[in-house]
Order: sequence, then C-alpha cells, then structure tokens
Amino acid sequence: MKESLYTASSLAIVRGAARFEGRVAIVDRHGAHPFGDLLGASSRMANALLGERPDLLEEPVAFMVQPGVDYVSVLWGIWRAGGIAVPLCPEHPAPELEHVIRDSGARTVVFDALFGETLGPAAEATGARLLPTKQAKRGSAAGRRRLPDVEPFRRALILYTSGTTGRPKGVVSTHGILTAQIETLVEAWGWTSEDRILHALPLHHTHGIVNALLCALWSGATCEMLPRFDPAVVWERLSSGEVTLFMAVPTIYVKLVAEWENATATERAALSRGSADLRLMVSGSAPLTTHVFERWLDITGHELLERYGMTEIGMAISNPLDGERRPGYVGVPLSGVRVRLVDEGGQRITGEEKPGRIQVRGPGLFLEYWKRLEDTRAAYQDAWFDTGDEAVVENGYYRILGRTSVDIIKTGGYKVSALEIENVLRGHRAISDCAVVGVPDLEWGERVCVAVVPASAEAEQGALLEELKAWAKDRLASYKVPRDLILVEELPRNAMGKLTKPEVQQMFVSKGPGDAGG
Ligand code: MCA
Ligand code: AMP
Repeated sequence: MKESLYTASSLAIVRGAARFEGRVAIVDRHGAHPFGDLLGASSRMANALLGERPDLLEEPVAFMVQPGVDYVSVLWGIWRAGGIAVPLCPEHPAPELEHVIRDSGARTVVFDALFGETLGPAAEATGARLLPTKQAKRGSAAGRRRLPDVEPFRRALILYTSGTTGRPKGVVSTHGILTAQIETLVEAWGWTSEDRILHALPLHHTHGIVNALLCALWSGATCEMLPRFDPAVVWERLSSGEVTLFMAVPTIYVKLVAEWENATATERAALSRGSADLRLMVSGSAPLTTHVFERWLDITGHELLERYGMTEIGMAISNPLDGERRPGYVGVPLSGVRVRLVDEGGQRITGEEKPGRIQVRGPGLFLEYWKRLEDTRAAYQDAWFDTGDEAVVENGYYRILGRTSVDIIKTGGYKVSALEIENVLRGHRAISDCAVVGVPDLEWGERVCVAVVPASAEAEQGALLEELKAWAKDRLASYKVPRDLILVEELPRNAMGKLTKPEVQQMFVSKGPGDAGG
C-alpha cells in the first residue's frame, strides 16, 4: 500500500498493518474487516480526538467499546493521536468505572452508544466528556492531517490490576514495552499471517489485549472476536475448521469440558473431530490442573500450552511450542526474559528443587504504576520485578506453587484483592467486621468467600449472603462479589492479634461448597 495520511505511522504495529492491507484483520458480528479499513478508521478516530491539537501528548483516554473492529479502531486511534489508552470493562459497576476514570485522569471517554447508561454515573461524577464511537468514527472537521510521531518510549496503555492494598492500580506500558511483549510471543508461539485466533477474552487485561489481539494484528493474522464467552458458540467456532489458535483461562476450559460432556455422543464426536486441527491452544492467567490438561487432551487431542505471566511483566515463562508440554508446569523463561528465584531474604536461589519467589527482568516489564512512584519502587528488588508468586524448578521446568500473599485471590482468571473487597463490605450496615479469602474451587480456581462478624445477633447466614451479593454487585465487579458466607462471633487471630486467614479458608473448606455458586 502506498503511504498515505491514513497509513503513515511511527507506530510499528500500525505501520506493519499497511503490509497486510487487503487481508482480514478482524471478524466480528458485523462481518470481516481488512487491515486497510482499520488504518482508515483509526486515522479518523485520531483526528476526532485531536481536534485542533497536533498531539495528545500522553493524555489518557478511556474507552468502553464492544469487542470488534471499533475496539481496535479506537485503541489505535488513541495511540495514533499520541494518547494513552485506558480500556474500561463494560461489566463493571459505576464505582469501579469511576475509580479507573478518576485515577487515570482520563478527561474523555470514547464509548459505544449501548453503554451510555452504564457510563453515565461515572462520567458525571468525574466530569469526563463522553464521545460516542459513531461520532468519533466520522473524524473531525480539521480532516486528514498528518498524525504526530509517537516514539516507542511514550506511554501507550494503562491496565488496572489489583494489588494487596487499596483499589486497583494502573499498570503503564509504553509502545516499546508492548512491542517487546508481542515480539516475544509471536516468535515463541509461531504466529504467522495465516493464523486465525478465536477471541473470547475480556478486553481490559493483558491476556485478551496483548496475547490474543495485538499478537494477531502484529502478525497480519485474523482475530475473530466474539461479543462474550459462550461455551456453545466457542465450540461451534473451534470445530468449524477455520480457526488455528485459541487462548483462554483455565475456567474457560473447565466450562468447555462441561459443555462437551453435556452434548450427545454424535455432537461430541463432531466437536472433537473439528477442534483437532487447530494449530495451538494456550492456557494461562491461573493454574491449569493436570485433570483439565488430561481431559482436554482426551477430548481434542491437544496438549494445552500453559504459560505464566502478569500484567506488570507480560508473559515470562512458557511451555514450548515444539517439545515437551509438561502438565502442572509452566515451562521455561521466554526468549529475552530473565527469571530468577529468591528466598525470603531476597537472596538468589541456585540449583533446582528449592522453592522461591519469582523475580523477572526484561524489555517487556511495565514502566510504572500510574502516579504511584513509591509503589513502583517497592515492586522492585534491584532491577528485578518481584512477582509475589512462588515457584520451584524441577528437571528444568518451572512449577508455580502459589502466592506469598493470602490477600490476592485468582478467580475465573481475574486477580482480586481481599482487602479491597473487605473495605467495601464493611460499608454494609449488617457487617461489624469481615475477612475475605479465596477458597479452592474446581471451576473458578478460587472462589471469593467471606467470614462475617454480624452487627446484629439476629443475622441469618443465607439471607445475609443474598443481601450482600445484591448490594455488592452495585459496588464491585461481579467476580469480586463473595459467593459464600459464614457468620462468626469473632474472626480468628493469633497471639499478636493478627487475623489468621488460613483458618478462615479452612472454615470454608470444611463446610464444602454449600450455598456457593451462581
Ligand atoms: C462470574 N460468576 C462467578 C464468577 N464470575 N461465580 C464465581 N466466581 C467467579 N469468579 C458467576 C456470575 O455471577 C454469574 O452467576 C455466572 O457466573 C455467569 O457470569 P458471567 O459473567 O456471565 O460468567 P462467564 O461469562 O461464564 O465468565 C466466566 C469467564 C470470565 C469467561 C471465565 O470470568 C472471564 O472472562 N475470565 C477471564 C479473565 C481474564 O481474562 N483474566 C486475565 C487477567 P449468576 O448467573 O448467578 O449471576 S490476567 C492477565 O492478563 C495476566 C497477564 C495473565 O497471565 O494472563
Ligand atoms: P494479573 O495480575 O491479573 O496479571 O495476574 C497475574 C497473576 O496470575 C500471576 O502473578 C500469577 O499469580 C497468576 N498466573 C498467571 N499465569 C499463571 C499460571 N499459568 N499458573 C499459575 N498462576 C498464574
């Protein structure tokens, strides 16, 4: 494609798209969209965002756009205008959205009309300007101007992730950091322009944005974007013979196994046959059990490739594309990523079979926590980022043992902070005190549970759980809402008065799933 104002870009991923102009970049509910259309749409979007300005100069721009071609046009439009993209999750309630908009400082939110009601309260509370995607797509009166040069060191993306304290923090990546993360995966997992990935992941986290969407766009491959995860639709597309790649969290594989098991024998055979031809299926974001690995192998003939990563570091450790994929292990450090284990005192562990905390270095590490210099500093030991995950190396492969903090919970592949949930729940009039824990769960990995010291002796366990669920849904993302509750007279504490969360976890384990679920 001849370079025009639409295609000219200092951004490697956008410039690269010109090479694939006629190929299909995105398939969504509206049809197939070639790379050439993305270039035009993102250029108009950039012009609309810029108005009379020459460059957004790293202004954060939030956006809530459905999975599909518009999502990419807005993302690239923000980048091409020199802004920082801040994706919002359409399923989040107003307080979560307000936190992200306020904390990022986004003054503009680009949004699909159908999200008007969802966004209204947060936009009003923060004073952010709402810019409908439809309007932005038309571009601006200033028309087709030359877009600014956006160098690799400039900030590109803020993703919100939970830590041990407070509300979610913004993890900032530059264009160069994203490029490093993408290039590592494209090489490791053998992406080519012949690939077609089925995309059913949320678009406000690294897994869905970088690993699935951006790697596809970088490679000139096709990304088929579903509006949301639906096991029947995913099976239908996986067995269509058109898809070469799939990436998901373990909970999704559990749900797909259940869907397959509920099908008739004839349907099962067709699903298994159809999905056998994919080139690669990847699992990550949470531990994949050997049981699910084996079941998936039985059903599809695929050995899932499990890998390990984190919003702050991108992907760090992976089983190989070619070679042994060992169930229960995440493999070896990816090319260009340095990984070490340290003991409690921060001393490097040498040799195998001694567990330690994972620390990582490399060009894919995040730049900073947005406007949190102290948190950024504290996350590092020397130049090594401390993940807070523990692992051991056995026969050359890393095995993840768990996290150092009981206050971080992984549920459905989402990372949530027990302390953040407790802070919100303490605002409920029926709660005097509470302790939130993650309890092992076959479907969700962990489920969020809460031990409550009630404000009144009259409180009834089942009724309070239901009331709390409904109340919390308006304040917290649905995956943070407790699924089970136990009433206690007091929370278990050690001799120092410190809450002993393992004891709280044990209460739920002894109780069994009970009235959890849903
Ligand atoms: C939803 N439900 C839950 C949970 N979430 N119940 C227990 N625990 C949960 N965590 C309930 C809902 O309340 C609802 O119940 C019912 O399940 C269906 O809800 P829905 O939201 O429709 O669920 P779903 O669509 O089936 O969602 C499951 C999911 C989703 C597809 C697995 O959680 C998901 O997309 N997870 C992926 C997260 C992800 O991308 N993580 C990557 C971040 P009721 O019907 O009673 O209301 S980590 C990352 O990026 C790092 C870098 C990495 O390593 O990848
Ligand atoms: P997030 O902060 O949402 O990016 O989640 C990153 C965390 O997910 C890591 O720190 C790990 O605790 C967890 N994680 C990611 N991949 C795996 C995996 N394959 N096995 C176990 N835990 C994982």
